[in-house]
Amino acid sequence: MNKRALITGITGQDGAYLAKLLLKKGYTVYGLHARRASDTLWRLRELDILDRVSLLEGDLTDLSSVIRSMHASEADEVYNLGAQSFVATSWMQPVLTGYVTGLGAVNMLEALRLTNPSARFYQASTSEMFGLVQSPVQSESTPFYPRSPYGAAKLYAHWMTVNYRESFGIHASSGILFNHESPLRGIEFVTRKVTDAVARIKLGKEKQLRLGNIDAKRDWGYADDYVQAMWLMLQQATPDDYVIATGRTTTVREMCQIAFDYVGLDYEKFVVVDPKYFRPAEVDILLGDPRKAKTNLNWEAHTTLEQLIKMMVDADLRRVDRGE
Ligand code: NAP
Ligand code: F7E
Repeated sequence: MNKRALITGITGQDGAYLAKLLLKKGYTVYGLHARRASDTLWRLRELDILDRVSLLEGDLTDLSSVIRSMHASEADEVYNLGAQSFVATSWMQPVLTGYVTGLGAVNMLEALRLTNPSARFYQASTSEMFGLVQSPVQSESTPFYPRSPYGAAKLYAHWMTVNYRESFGIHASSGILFNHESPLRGIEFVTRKVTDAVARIKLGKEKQLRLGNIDAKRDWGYADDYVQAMWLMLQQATPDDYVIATGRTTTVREMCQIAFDYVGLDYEKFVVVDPKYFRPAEVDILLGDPRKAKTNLNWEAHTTLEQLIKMMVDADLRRVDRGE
């Protein structure tokens, strides 16, 4: 019998790549799809899988729609990727971020417990939970110290996932994923903002790129590599928590240099620091230790930052050239 999966956040970057991976493995894929006034299906179209997934209307903050999606999908595996995921917005909309990113996960856990407690559950946790880092390299045993409403909401969802595992014996795993990017990354995140600007500047459509704190350091990987780790976690006999990272950290400044260098431009001539993009509190550095994932899941990152940025710049050059 083919397996069935339910993905929340299926229209987001990771949801689209995960849906593609699961379809390739022969799963029947359902996605919780929140109604929006404008089009949010472009990623599923770009991966050419829109007509192969079943979208179920619902919202993470609406428990009855979540329960209906659980009944309709009869999922063996449930991946909770839906979130208000942009850190900067979480200071502007802290309550909404708490409802969607924090309580939304609890709605999923409750719906699963009430309707289908033998289903396996994946929670999209994040390196933002480490925030003001308590150790130079962050692993599963590093204490958390979130620095944003987003990080705090994710930490609540993370502990609720652990709690449902320990209280009710649910096969619930939490992936503590460090930043991962792709050509399908939202334009508001810094890598995509940079690769889009590089394409526009190269093609003569823009003259400069305004950024915030370019000394921040991130452990950046490729989203398509990272969704493999999500799936692997749910194939284990025992649920657990895993750090998923590359083990390399790079400043935003160096990432800009890689992107501009790729098209033969000097980033220093185009990047302007604008305090408008500074955050009320910053996560200065993130660097993950993925050894547990390597040992238990046989997972490791395969794509370098240089390969990733090249892929993103190429995709943005094509988009800008098409007039998008
Ligand atoms: P993303 O591109 O921002 O996608 C977020 C998804 O959540 C979208 O499909 C969005 O739907 C959906 N969503 C938002 N509010 C919702 C609501 N009220 N009800 C139902 N769905 C809702 O995020 P991503 O980069 O793919 O990340 C996937 C997950 O991993 C998120 O939980 C994120 O916080 C977490 N994470 C991401 C990273 C990373 O570096 N990418 C790292 C660690 C953890 P619409 O399209 O309709 O808005
Ligand atoms: O910022 C700095 C910014 O918005 C990265 C989400 O997927 O990963 C992501 O969160 C860094 C920060 O990602 C700009 O201050 C400088 O230090 O790309 P970002 P993020 O905040 O790390 C984690 C793991 C998640 O879980 C989140 O969901 O870049 N930065 N100048 C800038 N960032 C943005 N967005 N825009 C700038 O102009």
